[in-house]
Amino acid sequence: MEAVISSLKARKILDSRGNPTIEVEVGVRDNKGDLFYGRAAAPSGASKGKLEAVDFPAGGVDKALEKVIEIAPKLSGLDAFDQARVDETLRELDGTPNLSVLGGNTTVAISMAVAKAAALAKKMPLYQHLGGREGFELPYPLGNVIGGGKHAGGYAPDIQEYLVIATGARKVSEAIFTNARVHKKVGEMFSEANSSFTRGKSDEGAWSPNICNEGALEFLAEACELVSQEVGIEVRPALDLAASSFYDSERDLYVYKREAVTRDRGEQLDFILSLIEKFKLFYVEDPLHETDFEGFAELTRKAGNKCLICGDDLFVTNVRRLEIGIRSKAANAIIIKPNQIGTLTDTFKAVELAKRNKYVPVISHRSGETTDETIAHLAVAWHCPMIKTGVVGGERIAKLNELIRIEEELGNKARMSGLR
Ligand code: 2PG
Ligand code: MG
Repeated sequence: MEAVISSLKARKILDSRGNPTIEVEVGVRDNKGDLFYGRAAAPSGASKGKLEAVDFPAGGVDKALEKVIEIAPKLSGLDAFDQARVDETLRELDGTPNLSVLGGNTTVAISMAVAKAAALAKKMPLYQHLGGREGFELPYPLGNVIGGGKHAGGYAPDIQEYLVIATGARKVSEAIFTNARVHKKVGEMFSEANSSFTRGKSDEGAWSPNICNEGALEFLAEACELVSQEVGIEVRPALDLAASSFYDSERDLYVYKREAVTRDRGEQLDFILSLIEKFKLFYVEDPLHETDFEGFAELTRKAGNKCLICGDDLFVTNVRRLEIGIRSKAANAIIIKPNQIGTLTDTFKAVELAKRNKYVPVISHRSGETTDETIAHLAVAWHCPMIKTGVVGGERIAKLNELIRIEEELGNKARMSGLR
């Protein structure tokens, strides 16, 4: 059986922030001559790691569209079942390590669309085509309830994301609805506490109130407690600080504008440790800036037995960066964002390296998203214990509702992944 790439087309579509992004459609032909079309779109970040793949070539999405027309003949005729070869070809056609010629968003959209077309040709779901075996596990969703930093504005906290995870859920649908309940509860609590709360939201559909950094966590932790009791499922708070976005490298200080406080590295570490302790945080992402492997290692040494310490901007889904982390024992979890590295093959390599070294791979959305649901399939295919994809909002529920469908499809074979 074969699935030969026969067409490649790209268009400019909207992302959830109202910015343009790229959507790709790949057509493949099987040996009976039947045609199948896979479609995928790329997201984009606001708090990007310095070492991520470049998202679009100079000239933006329009230039990327021209590039797709240029390279289409070179991809035509390749076997869509051979994802590694397709992805290698994309890298060769680009020719730069950070994909600056084609753009990582261009290559990732092509890479994912090829996989989707191949799955259709095999007449199987994407997670099965990529996972290639039975016994799939569903991930625990990690969702954003309160937003600050680069995803919000005004008097929102400096900390970028106050997250929730229903660690006690037995089913993915249960976890999804429990997270939504916490989101709703926090909204009600904010409205009650402050009559001027506008119910405004950040880029990822999280509440974006005028509140201080620790105050926001107090609300979230209380909501987690209340919901845990109501539904009888353990629900835990978590954070993504995205600390690089408020780190001043010249002064070597973390600048919390909301409270007009600065913290040096030692103070930042103590602050994070105190939050982990006080609020029983399940997970902390990017607590320090993106080159501080040593600081990460100190935190992991001190708190890694009770909390997942996760690198996002630190690792940028790049195996070279992850290797440094593994050697220095910098963390015990890694954010996996396909468009940070630009192809499915390279994304998978990061997942595999993480798992071999007992790092929890957390498949993740970006703050600027589309309704593309591919990452839900990646989490299931690759047995990732967690998926970070928001709680509400069309572009977030596109992934969550897909997980509900996958759970239904797996029926009594559906299992939740072991968390720790
Ligand atoms: C993050 C992400 C997604 P962005 O920092 O983890 O939540 O944000 O896409 O802006 O990098
Ligand atoms: Mg992050």
